[in-house]
Amino acid sequence: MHTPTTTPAKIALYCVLQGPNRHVWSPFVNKLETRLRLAAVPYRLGQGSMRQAPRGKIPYISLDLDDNGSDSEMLGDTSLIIKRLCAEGVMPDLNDGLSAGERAVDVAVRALLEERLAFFLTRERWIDNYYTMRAGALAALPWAMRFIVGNLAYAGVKRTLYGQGTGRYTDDEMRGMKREAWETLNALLVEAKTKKGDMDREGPFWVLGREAPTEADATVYGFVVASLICPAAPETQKMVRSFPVLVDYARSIHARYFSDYDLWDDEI
Ligand SMILES: N[C@@H](CCC(=O)N[C@@H](CS)C(=O)NCC(=O)O)C(=O)O
Repeated sequence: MHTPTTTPAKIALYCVLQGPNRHVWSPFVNKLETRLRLAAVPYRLGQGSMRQAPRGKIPYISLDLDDNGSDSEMLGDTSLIIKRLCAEGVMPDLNDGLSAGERAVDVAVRALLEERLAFFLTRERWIDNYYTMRAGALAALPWAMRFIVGNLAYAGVKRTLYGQGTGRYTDDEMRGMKREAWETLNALLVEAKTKKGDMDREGPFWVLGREAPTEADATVYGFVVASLICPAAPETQKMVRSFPVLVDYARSIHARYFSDYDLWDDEI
């Protein structure tokens, strides 16, 4: 069910666009877009630039609370953006009313994806499948710039991953950790789907097995969909597709909230 917004605001969501009516490769962009749609908050998409990004990361938004264009503010980081929009009354906090245990699971699921799987995905995309990633992520740049920016990105990612730790695992260790993360998520969704039972079979089911989405759902959908559409992480894509409930989960959210967007291909 779409929750009505309370305070009107003009929001532009900046990202690396990959064509009209299409999800993008960035899980964080998909997360924020999903979060806005779960609350039926209107927004427009714009082509982002790292130089204008307030925290040097994609996505970021411009927020105009008066809706008159005179006083817009640039905000970065999806979790902070969501918190701010809730605080401003632009959308409701989806975790209001959760028990302490549910809240802990919701935070842990988001952390699993945003603070752990995100690094695994970055390694697979930028290190293991560099040329495919460069072609997609830097498609808007002229060829020579693509080469230079691509090399800088590669070196930066390698340094970051080594410092953070993900760069120090063997390929086998990495594969095992990725599988464990997706398996854990899938198990949670299987439980949620079972809980939902036969009621409203067609509609989405949600990570915590409740009747309405929580904050974790935007993140989970964002990461699943990014994994399903991005050819620069084929191992992850294969893993996700090997869990029919994970794909079902995303398909039902797509049908309800993103029917104007292309669906991912059924095959890799
Ligand atoms: N915590 C940030 C993460 C965003 C993020 O890592 N974005 C990636 C693209 S998917 C990025 O901008 N990477 C470039 C960089 O880290 O320099 C959020 O929630 O917005």
